[in-house]
Amino acid sequence: MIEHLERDGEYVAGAPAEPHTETNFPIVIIGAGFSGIGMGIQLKKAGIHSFTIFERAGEIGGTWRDNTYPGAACDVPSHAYSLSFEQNPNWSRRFSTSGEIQAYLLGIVDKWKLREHMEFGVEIDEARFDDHDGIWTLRRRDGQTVTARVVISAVGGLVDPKLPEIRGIDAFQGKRFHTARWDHDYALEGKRVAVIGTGASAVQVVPAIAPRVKDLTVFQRTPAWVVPKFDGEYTERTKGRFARFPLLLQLSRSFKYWMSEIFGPIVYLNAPRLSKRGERISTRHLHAQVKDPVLREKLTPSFQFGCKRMLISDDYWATFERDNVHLECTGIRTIEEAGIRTEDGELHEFDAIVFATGFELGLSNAPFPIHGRDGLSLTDAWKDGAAAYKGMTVSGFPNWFILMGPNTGPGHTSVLVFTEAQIRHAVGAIKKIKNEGLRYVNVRKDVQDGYNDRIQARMPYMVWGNCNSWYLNPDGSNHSLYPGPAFEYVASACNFEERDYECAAFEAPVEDRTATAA
Ligand code: NA7
Repeated sequence: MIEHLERDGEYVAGAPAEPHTETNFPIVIIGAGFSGIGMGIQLKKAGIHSFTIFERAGEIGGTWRDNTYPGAACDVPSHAYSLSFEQNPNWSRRFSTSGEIQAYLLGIVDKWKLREHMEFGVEIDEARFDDHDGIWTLRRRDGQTVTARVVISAVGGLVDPKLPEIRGIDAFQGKRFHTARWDHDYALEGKRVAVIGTGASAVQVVPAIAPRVKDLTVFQRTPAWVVPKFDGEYTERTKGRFARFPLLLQLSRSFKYWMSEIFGPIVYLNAPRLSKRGERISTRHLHAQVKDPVLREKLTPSFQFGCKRMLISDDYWATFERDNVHLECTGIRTIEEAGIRTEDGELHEFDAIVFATGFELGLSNAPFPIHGRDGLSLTDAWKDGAAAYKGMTVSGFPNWFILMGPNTGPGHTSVLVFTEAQIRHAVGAIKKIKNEGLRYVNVRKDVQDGYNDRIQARMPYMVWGNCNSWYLNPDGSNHSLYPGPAFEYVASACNFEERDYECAAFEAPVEDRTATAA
């Protein structure tokens, strides 16, 4: 547990004795999803135990705790979508289900005894940095404050469900829920169900619920490019081999990773000839799954492959061949008591509406008010678009490390590759601050600006600017994805380089007055 550097709600000012000890070096991790858990494990491995993980929900897991809708699964192969330092030979299939990933996370949390570092139901809603003491004060929603020398923001990028702005959305008298807030007590059997959205969640939930419901209508605003998943179960024998020969598991992981890197440019480069290759694979898949040419036409995207997130499914398109499944391409005008009225005036009546409409983008927004040096607010610092050095550190916000920050989302491979590099960087910085008794490390503004200029200069060569998607800000700029291969990001980001940071010492060593208040 962290030691609060407070006395009667006031700071105990002054410099800590050098070197820092466990008790005067509290670290706060905000969020107990994949990144927060990975960070906790790596701190423990580094021999640093003075950290607390605050989680606003009642359980760990983030995405994999929240997304329990039927069919929920990862669209990156599990051997690659797992922590490199906690590989699992027992994945039951190539692309594991949400429940299996959550079980994996619960297992590693127990193995590393992370629960004793966690507090649940704690939402941080403001943070303020004290320049003199090198201390962050975090306000919890319940009014209490906590202090920390270092903060790791591991709040996730796609967390809060986004409901569409459709007139009358609250008027609907039937059941309605978002895919990330699935109501498992609601029986779908025999019901007329609408799904709004055709993104990554929809391609999983639609095939999963179609056989259960009486009637399913999918409201499509934009058709998506879908490629085959080639999913399948691992036999007991194969799993046994992965368990006995860890090198085999590592090879499988490396193979999947390097395949995604090799084919990645098809997904992210603005290179029409490459995009055509992706489009051909997807079109062949569509022809194999859907016989009706009119339906095929409606399901065929008109945007360049990769511009929106490429979807992976073995059964999404085939689901539209079912008699009880309908594709509705007319725009939605309103939602009414009985159902959805489309722009052509027709009322479609439903018992339930499922919103597969995605998430508020958290990669490039301050999750709550954060005030750095001289009261500078992160929202103000990011008013022209979020920018951080390698997506992790922002000048003026010392000792604050973001996992999955601006321009660190990959369109083509496992996000955990990026997260692990960020964790290594943050652990390197923490060791430096702690071992050398520094007040803070603050990324140099010129270094941050130079990095982001280079990132943004690459964007015209990327495909994402050619259509609308959640990747883009309203002004069309991209502050969410990394424009390049993952190995390049990892090589540049995984080490904490002192020369990129202003490393501030305490003004004058004084006696240690930061020990826990009596
Ligand atoms: P996405 O990928 O953001 O998809 C949201 C879908 O909802 C998309 O098809 C949208 O259509 C559709 N949408 C949103 N608002 C409306 C309205 N008003 N009317 C009709 N359709 C609408 O969210 P997911 O949950 O599927 O996946 C999120 C990410 O999680 C995914 O990329 C993975 O990285 C994991 P649009 O395409 O904008 O026309």
